[in-house]
Amino acid sequence: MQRVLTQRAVLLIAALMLLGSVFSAAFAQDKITLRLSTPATETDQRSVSLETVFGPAVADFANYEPHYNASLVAQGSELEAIASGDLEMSITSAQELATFFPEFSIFATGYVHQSAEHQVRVFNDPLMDPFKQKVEDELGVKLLAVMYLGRRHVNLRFPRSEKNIMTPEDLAGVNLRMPGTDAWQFLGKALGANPTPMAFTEVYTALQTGSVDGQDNPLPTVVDSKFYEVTKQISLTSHLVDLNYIAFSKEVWDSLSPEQQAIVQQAAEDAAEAGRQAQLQKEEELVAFLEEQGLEIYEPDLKAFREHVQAQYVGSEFAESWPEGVLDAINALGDN
Ligand code: KDO
Repeated sequence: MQRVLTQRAVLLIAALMLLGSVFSAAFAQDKITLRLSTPATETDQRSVSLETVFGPAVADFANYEPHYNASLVAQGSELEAIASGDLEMSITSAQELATFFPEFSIFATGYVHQSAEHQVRVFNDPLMDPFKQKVEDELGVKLLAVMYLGRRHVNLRFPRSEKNIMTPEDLAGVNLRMPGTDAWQFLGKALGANPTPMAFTEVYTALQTGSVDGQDNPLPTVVDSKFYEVTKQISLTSHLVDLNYIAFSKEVWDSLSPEQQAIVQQAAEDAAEAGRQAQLQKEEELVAFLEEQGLEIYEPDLKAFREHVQAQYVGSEFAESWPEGVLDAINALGDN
């Protein structure tokens, strides 16, 4: 009798355990997967902050799955991938958005944003609402937060004794790699250079082999992607205080509960803030590091660059797409 009871108890426990594991498997399957694709490296501060802040914050209901170095989706195709349901997240640029909505070029224009703080004020201002709404309605993509990439500068293979970049005229004939959309290429031309479109993942080799004369990116990127190993100088043109937006699939967003949506939104803002602070600190520190690596780093005639770049946009097809009053509103949110 005793033995039968024990056998029954064992069977019962085994059955309960099986039920438990079936339940937890079902629960685990209920978690959504949030794949993010970016050309950035895994040590880029935007990647780090998303992985250390965003991922853990949503872990109760989502598996955050980042793919770096454009290994899942090619640079520039991420928005289409989200729109067609093949991707859940990306770190997109205003230049990429401008390929769908030309008015986004205003946020990709040289010398418009003044600082990381200015970017945040602009992103949170009601002036952004129609921009965000259009991306959501027409592309099925939500822009959750603005990430700081940094001040872009001109970084060349030549020593300063061969090419000294003080004004836009000094960039004449310089084959400058810029990312591959029209808004980027226009900025390269506006700077006075000969822009060459190329994917980010190809830049190191192109600098090494001399198929381009230089590239433009913020100092943290020059260090993170080791461009300093294959370049000799940086002219601190600050021609674009560059940003990326955390882009999120609207379809996935709509499948979340209001509580989960609030968690995702907060997690994106917290990750953006953490990344911003880390990137700002790196920008401060890295001049010394780069000089130790033998690079010449100097400030050009910023007024000459600003005036030249701004003059190129006046009357351009890009400026024509900007909704009336938005540039003034952006300027009014500036630092001084
Ligand atoms: C680049 O291709 O130079 C660029 O800096 C453009 C940015 O918009 C962004 O896509 C970035 O690359 C990648 O995230 C790699 O850092």
